[in-house]
Amino acid sequence: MKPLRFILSRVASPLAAVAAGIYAVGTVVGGTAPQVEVGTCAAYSGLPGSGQRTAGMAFIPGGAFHMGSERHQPEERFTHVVRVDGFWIDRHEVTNAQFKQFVDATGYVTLAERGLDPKTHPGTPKDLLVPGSVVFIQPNDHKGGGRVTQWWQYVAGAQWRQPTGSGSSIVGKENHPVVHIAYEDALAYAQWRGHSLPTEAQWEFAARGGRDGEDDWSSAFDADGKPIANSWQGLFPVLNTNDDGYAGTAPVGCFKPNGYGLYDMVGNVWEWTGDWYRPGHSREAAVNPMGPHFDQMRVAAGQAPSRVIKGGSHLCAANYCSRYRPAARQPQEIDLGAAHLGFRTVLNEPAQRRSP
Ligand SMILES: [Ca+2]
Ligand SMILES: [Ca+2]
Repeated sequence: MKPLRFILSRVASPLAAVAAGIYAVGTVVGGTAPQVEVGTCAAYSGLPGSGQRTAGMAFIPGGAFHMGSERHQPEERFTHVVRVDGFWIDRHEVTNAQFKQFVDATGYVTLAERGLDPKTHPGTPKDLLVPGSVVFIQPNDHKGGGRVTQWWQYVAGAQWRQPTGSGSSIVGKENHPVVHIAYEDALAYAQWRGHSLPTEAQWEFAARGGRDGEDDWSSAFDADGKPIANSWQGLFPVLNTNDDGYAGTAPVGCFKPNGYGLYDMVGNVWEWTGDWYRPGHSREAAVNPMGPHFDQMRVAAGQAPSRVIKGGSHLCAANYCSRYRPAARQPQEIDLGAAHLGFRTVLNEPAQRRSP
């Protein structure tokens, strides 16, 4: 294992992201089962039942909502009114079983398996060009002084089939969310299914489950403070009391769905969206926004641009990150997957079909 030196270089804006806990790691419903059902998550194969394009998806009726938050993190301001048209979205994060179907059908090789191209990453240290990915290693104490390199390490050989590096596997985790997925990997999967990746507005609207108004932690904790999503309980990064039952990723669909029947929008793994990231929102109302244009991005030399990721992960704790809310957002460099980052897809079509 190599120290994650590039967190301080390649993950520049992500230094904030890392500091916010976006790097942190947890399974759904199978065979011919029609969809994930609470209480059956452990038995789920990870594959929605049918081969239809809307298999395993829910239709979200269009509407308007207040996107962002005025009360939490600066990058979530300003709250503004957004309207989105109706769309389909996966009920759960894309699973290892689903991603395996894609790879088996296409022979696709993920970026973590290929390694970065030195021609397009001239400033990247040679040892970080070796195929691999970022893995969370739980430290035993706080002697690292809170440095992110105390718990994030670049592990050669880490990739979606080997989440913690060579010798590890996803056997028995077919219904867990796939991780170590760079943006281009997520997009390739979505396009193979004839789908897209959600815009940030679509994702946030869906995550709210029909609720509007100022954002809160009600997606992650009930009124008594009991966790209702897969996050980190205890003192991050040294003590996980595991009150929610999952120290890492959980099978998809193990926690109560939101008002739209969607699972793990908050928690389990962070999720890619298609929007380029910039801190904050405009105050202006918008219809079907797709984020800033690439020309509006400020990208430092030697760094990849970042897109917005949403929802927090099993590594978000009250003392660190705590971004398990629909309005929370973080930047993620497009060529960097991690052990706590996955995705789900959308289908921008009307609702004439019923969810299978
Ligand atoms: Ca947990
Ligand atoms: Ca999630």
